[in-house]
Amino acid sequence: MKLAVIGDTHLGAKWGTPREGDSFEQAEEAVRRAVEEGADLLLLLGDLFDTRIPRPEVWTRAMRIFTLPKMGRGRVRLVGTVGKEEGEISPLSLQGVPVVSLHGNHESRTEGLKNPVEVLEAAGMLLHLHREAVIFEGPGGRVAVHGMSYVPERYARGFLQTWNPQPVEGAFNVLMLHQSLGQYVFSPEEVSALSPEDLPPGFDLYLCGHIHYRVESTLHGKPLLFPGSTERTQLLPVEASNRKGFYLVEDGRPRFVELESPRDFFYEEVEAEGMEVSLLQERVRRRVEALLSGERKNPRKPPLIRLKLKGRLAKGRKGDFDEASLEEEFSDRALLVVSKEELSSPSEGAGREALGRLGEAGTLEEMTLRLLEANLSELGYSYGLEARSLYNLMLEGKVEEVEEKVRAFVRRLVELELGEGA
Ligand SMILES: [Mn+2]
Repeated sequence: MKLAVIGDTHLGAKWGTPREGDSFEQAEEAVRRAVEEGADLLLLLGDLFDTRIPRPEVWTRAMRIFTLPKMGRGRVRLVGTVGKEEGEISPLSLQGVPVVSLHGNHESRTEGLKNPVEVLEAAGMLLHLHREAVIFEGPGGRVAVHGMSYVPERYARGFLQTWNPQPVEGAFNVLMLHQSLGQYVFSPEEVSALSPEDLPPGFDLYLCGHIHYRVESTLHGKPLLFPGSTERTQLLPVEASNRKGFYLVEDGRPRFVELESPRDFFYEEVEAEGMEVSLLQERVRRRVEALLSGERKNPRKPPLIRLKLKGRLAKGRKGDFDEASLEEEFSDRALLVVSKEELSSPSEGAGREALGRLGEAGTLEEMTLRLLEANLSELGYSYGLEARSLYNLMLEGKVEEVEEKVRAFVRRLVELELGEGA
């Protein structure tokens, strides 16, 4: 039996930007080619969508992708389930090439509310697993797919232990998760609650979503695969050297299939130590030109270029470097992102430089405020919670007002059901 394994597709990511089509084109290519390659089952590892309540425009494009496996030639039939009522499985979801899916943190909703992967299941597009298993029979025997959808890190260990999945005898057993796992984390700040060794032995294939770069490892003597996202979501250095794609697994052996649709991504650091701003501006321009005229895998789409400026300028302030005009200048040939977090200027003292993004903070109050702002902006959502007004209230001793603002903020968050991390 041939299994296709597709990681986070993040449909709808970068909506409203020049990249809004990317997630769909890349997911479409992965699903279409998996079906063309003759996969008997498609396994999706969660974060199919970028948000828990996708807009109709996203649904419309997504549904066209999820109908593709329906038109494939099916060779498997469902022969059993573990923990899942057979009655809740739509016969439509068993037509064509069946799709078995987890939901990820991006789709995760409060207990009792339906997430978009469950909507797809109700529409007969796929089978959704959350601490359940489905068993199929097809060419070459049986496959049992066991899956635990995303749970918040602090519950991951307990949920896995109480689920306690057992390999099905006589079947090829697959275990799928959507969590950070040991050293494999979504971001460097993240600490995994689970390590690979926490996963039970006895399975023939271990699969994990959530991690956006591809990793091929082994666990209990069997393959442990992180296919990575099909969409470039993070622009990490590792994503520049790491191709996007999906896995085909046949007879227990994985083969990575590279996608052709992703735009090229270049990540480079530009040394700025001791340079004048105008010279640095010119150096960045030449760097971009060189990348654009160099070797390209996908010349059909403007590439993503992320340049990180590093070092201390000869004079002036880092604000003098005009990245906006450069980004504009190349806008029809490249999606350019210039980051200046590691650029500094002589006007910043040595000690202050060590404080990095605290930048030009002059007083202790100002530093505290900047830290507060930085922490709030790292959260990625600051709706109605403005650091400066909060801090002023704190300075004035109006603790109750601060508490009320924070409570209102949390209520708003719950309403918006905004996500956690990846
Ligand atoms: Mn993800």
